[in-house]
Amino acid sequence: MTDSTIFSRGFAGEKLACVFSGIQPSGGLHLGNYLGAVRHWVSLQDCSERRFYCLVDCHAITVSQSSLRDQTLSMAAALLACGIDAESSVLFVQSSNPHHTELGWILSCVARMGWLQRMTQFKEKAGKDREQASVGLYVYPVLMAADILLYGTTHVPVGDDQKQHLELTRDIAQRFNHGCGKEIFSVPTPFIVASGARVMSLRDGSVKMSKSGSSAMGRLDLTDGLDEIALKVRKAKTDSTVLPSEEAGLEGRLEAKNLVGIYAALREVEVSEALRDVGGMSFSKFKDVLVDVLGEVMVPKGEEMRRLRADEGYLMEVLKKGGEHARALSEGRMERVRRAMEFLEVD
Ligand code: AQP
Repeated sequence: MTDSTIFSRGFAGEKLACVFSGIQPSGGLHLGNYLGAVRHWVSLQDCSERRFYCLVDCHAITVSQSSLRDQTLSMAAALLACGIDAESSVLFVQSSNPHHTELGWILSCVARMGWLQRMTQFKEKAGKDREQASVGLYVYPVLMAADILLYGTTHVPVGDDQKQHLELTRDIAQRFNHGCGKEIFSVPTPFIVASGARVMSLRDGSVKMSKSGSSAMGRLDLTDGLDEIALKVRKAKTDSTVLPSEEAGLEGRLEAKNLVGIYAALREVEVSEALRDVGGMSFSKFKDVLVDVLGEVMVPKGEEMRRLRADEGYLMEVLKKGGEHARALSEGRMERVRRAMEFLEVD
């Protein structure tokens, strides 16, 4: 990846023009989503002109969902509780703006099979039984490209698991622009977070913490109270050596590296700095320290999320306004795309 910007603590440069990012309401918000994405979305509110934060329900249905409506409302409550300001950022549900799926189809005729075949996330998510995976799961990155390109996005903050999809978005935008000889789409810059970019399961340091994949004990959910956090952290897999004082000492120790990475990301310091505090500690001591930091950062957000989730009328109002706003802002670009495709205008 050549053009990505590494986004760490805050952003000191000029204001970014337009930021887009999405999260699937495929379960509850977990620590990986928070550290790898949402906390950066919150900081970007101070250093960007326009922001679109999208609950990507059309992506979530690429695998079966048991209670999508409830999950979507809960995810909206979680984002608001983490500090997304629906007055200054556009917070909306993907399916409420039909331009996403309309553009997704058009772009699926621009993307090449060979490009999609390289996507590693499909391979990971489809697993061994690829024949049974939905077609939607396969073309998911094209819909993601549509999400991003609809709004003239210049920057896309994501965890490093999404880098490849952003490269694909850039390829699609360039091919479309070149094909019609016009700059219809801005070519976005991936904005890869420097810390918390990949939080791993507490039970297995080689597997990403995820809403649907990792076991409940491997995942810290925003809804977890202090007791649940303490239980999960104390049961987290570790090794038998004390923590090192230098980063090199974490090499090959996946679980230790993950826990120290979580601690550093929560404290908003580099891993080397974190190790100056916790190097030499036994895991049982370090886990107590980690539980305290998790409690400070996550528990108040979980309480606020529960309060907001109980007010469905308010959440619906926020999402309705966001959806209308998003649709109005994407209409102009969608019209230019239809014209570029030479679709007959029948009304
Ligand atoms: N473990 C993680 N560490 C760091 N960042 C993460 N993200 C997800 N998991 C981690 C980032 O969160 C944002 C939203 O993710 P998503 O919901 O769109 O999709 P995902 O990456 O597939 O998330 P999950 O939690 O693993 O969901 P399921 O289990 O439903 O597939 C993204 O920016 C992602 O990088």
